[in-house]
Amino acid sequence: MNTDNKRDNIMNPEDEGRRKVLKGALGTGVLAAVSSPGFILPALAQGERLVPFTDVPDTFQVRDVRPNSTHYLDTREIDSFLTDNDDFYLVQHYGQPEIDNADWRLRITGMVDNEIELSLADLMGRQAREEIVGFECGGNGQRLFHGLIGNANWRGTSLASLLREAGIQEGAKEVVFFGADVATEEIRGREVDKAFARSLSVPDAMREDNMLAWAMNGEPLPHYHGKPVRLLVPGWYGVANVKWLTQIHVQDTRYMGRFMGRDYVTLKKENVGGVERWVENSVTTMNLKSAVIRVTELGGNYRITGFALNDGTELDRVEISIDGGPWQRAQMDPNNSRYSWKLFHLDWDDPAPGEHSIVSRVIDVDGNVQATQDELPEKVSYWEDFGQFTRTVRV
Ligand SMILES: Nc1nc2c(c(=O)[nH]1)N[C@H]1C(S)=C(S)[C@@H](COP(=O)(O)O)O[C@H]1N2
Ligand SMILES: [Mo]
Repeated sequence: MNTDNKRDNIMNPEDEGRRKVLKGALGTGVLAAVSSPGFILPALAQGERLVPFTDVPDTFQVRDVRPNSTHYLDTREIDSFLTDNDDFYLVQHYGQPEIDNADWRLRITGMVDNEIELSLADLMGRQAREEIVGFECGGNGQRLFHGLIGNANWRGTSLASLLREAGIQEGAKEVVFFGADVATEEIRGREVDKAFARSLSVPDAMREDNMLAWAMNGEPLPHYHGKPVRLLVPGWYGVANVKWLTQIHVQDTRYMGRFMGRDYVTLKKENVGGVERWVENSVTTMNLKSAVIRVTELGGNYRITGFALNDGTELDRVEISIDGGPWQRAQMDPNNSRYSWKLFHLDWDDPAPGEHSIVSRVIDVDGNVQATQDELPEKVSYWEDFGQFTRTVRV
């Protein structure tokens, strides 16, 4: 199995034909200013017209996928349940390591009865399953119109069954997942090589839904998305899904690496036993969230489309309010599944010409309602942006 051809295609600037034009790009975490080529509207179905949002600035995005670069998708363009592999957003903090599938090994080490080393063939020889999992970056948010997002069909094998085979020892607390991507940081005058890594508590790691995935939408896992194997923790923010996975280490202490202890840490105000305190939390499960992403018109009929994401708790409904009017129940896409993103739409009859505001909210079966911006706790970091998001359009 070799995906290098695919990678070369993506990297080859001559191969414009197979790539879609409409892509976002962000350089170092800020929205890159774009001088040209100006604003291009997404591809539409025959006769369909995108009703322009008035809250999207003309300078918003339009840059193709660049190798080694983070990109997000234009959420106005989302018109299918599964996201193409090339469109699915990309985030990597330490670049994209080159891995030869033939040399790749996955090692399970630390507090286990049997240390295990697997080749790709060994791993792919294990019992396989497929799961549709959608997720967003913990840093996704309104400033990007939620474009750090995607939904794909993944194929892989159970993490829990592999860990059971290794035999986690008494007293173990955390399972650490290391990627092959390493960065050199200068710390107190010394150069230190650090691999990207994230950890899960033993119970979180043993959830039956977690998988080690080697295929995405029927193709070998693309280089950019963590070839040959990545971890997938359904219901969690993207940062948990370690790409280019090479080592799983079981230990009896907390793993305090950068992406657990410093970055992807939300700082917000909380009531701690009657005392109001600023509290830091590592980004883990996805919050209950929905957003409107596109409004279209076809033959005089208007439709509002959006997505919802959460931790996998069953949803009760999504509702939409137009111009501050009553909440109307949206239709859910029949493809939606437990860990997919949940697409929804509402047919909007006879909107009056002019500007309108539209907002969605999602409610789960436990009665949790997506919060308004005002209801959210005070927060200083941009991680976990999940409040109701009011959009404006001109009809
Ligand atoms: N090895 C490795 N895995 C990683 C990362 C990384 O930088 N290195 N980034 C994480 C983050 S922050 C996100 S949001 C997701 C993005 O996955 P994608 O690029 O396939 O969409 O990968 C996660 N896994
Ligand atoms: Mo992320």
